[in-house]
Amino acid sequence: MPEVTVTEHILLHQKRSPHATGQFTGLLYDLILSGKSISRRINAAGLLDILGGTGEVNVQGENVQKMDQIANRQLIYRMERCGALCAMASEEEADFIPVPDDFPQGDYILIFDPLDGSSNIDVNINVGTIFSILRRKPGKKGPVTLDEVLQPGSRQVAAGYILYGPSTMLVFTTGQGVHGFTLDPGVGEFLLSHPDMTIPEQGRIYSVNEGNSLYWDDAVRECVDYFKGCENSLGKPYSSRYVGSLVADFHRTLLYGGIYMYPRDSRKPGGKLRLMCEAAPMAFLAEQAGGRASNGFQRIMDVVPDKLHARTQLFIGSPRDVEAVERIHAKYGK
Ligand code: AHM
Ligand code: MG
Repeated sequence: MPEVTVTEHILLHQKRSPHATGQFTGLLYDLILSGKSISRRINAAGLLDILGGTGEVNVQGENVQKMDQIANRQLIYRMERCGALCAMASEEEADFIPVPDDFPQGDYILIFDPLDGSSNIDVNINVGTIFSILRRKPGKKGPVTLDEVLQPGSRQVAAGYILYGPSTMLVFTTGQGVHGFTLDPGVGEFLLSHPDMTIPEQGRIYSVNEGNSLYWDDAVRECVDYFKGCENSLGKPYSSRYVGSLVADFHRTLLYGGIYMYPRDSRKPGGKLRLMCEAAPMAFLAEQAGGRASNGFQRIMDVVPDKLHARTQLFIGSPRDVEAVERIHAKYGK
């Protein structure tokens, strides 16, 4: 039986989707092409003098890695020409990017983290590109305004990530389940390897940066103790795993179940992860796979961003594990 390519899969699913336009299919196609180019550069990064920092600090106050910049430029260059977008926003750029007037305009807005986990790239550990696709309100024309970009996760029409790991994988949803594709480097195509991915109901792994525990509040401390103790519904301590790349930690959680947490703390009172380019797309994937994503008090998908780089705490994974976190947070209140 010949393998199903990602293009074939998108076309088949598009027939059943309300977004069955050539524009949307073209958008995904160019996004995938950008991912393939980034993957190729990352695979050879150690040979091309593209490891290490640029010496600059980005809008998030973080050191910019050379590969961050390469991935960011690649995505902006390719995607502003794709004809399906009216605006983009990148984790690396302070403001959203309207598609210039001299390029063809479309109805979609693309939000992305060009290279998530990039502090791991110099040590050859998985990194990834995370994306979220929104639609412009019907009937809106002319220059895009910021309030059109600030949409809650529930308005996403597609979301996913490209994981640059031992093999490069594309995992995405258009609201009809979650599907995973593995890049066959010989053919240069993503082939369907993980159809209809579902997250286990409960896991046995918790994932959090425990180096921050000194700064946690009582609710977060109780959550982590719950997973490390014997009073949880598993009846024994969970294992701990933490890569420090959201894409990698989320991918493991999607396949094995369990919970990934990036809580707020006294040094990061709003949390660390970005709502629009990290938490919301992962929340869409988690829910489509039967999991949950919460900020401890509310479904991530319902949170309306108040600014482009709004941050949030994130608890994501198996439904029973995220529910336990919400129960504990409800006891303490906001
Ligand atoms: P980045 O997008 O600049 O790489 O930052 C986000 C990353 C996530 O991938 C990861 O889960 C988290 O930051 C790790 O943070 P920490 O090193 O504080 O544990
Ligand atoms: Mg990131």
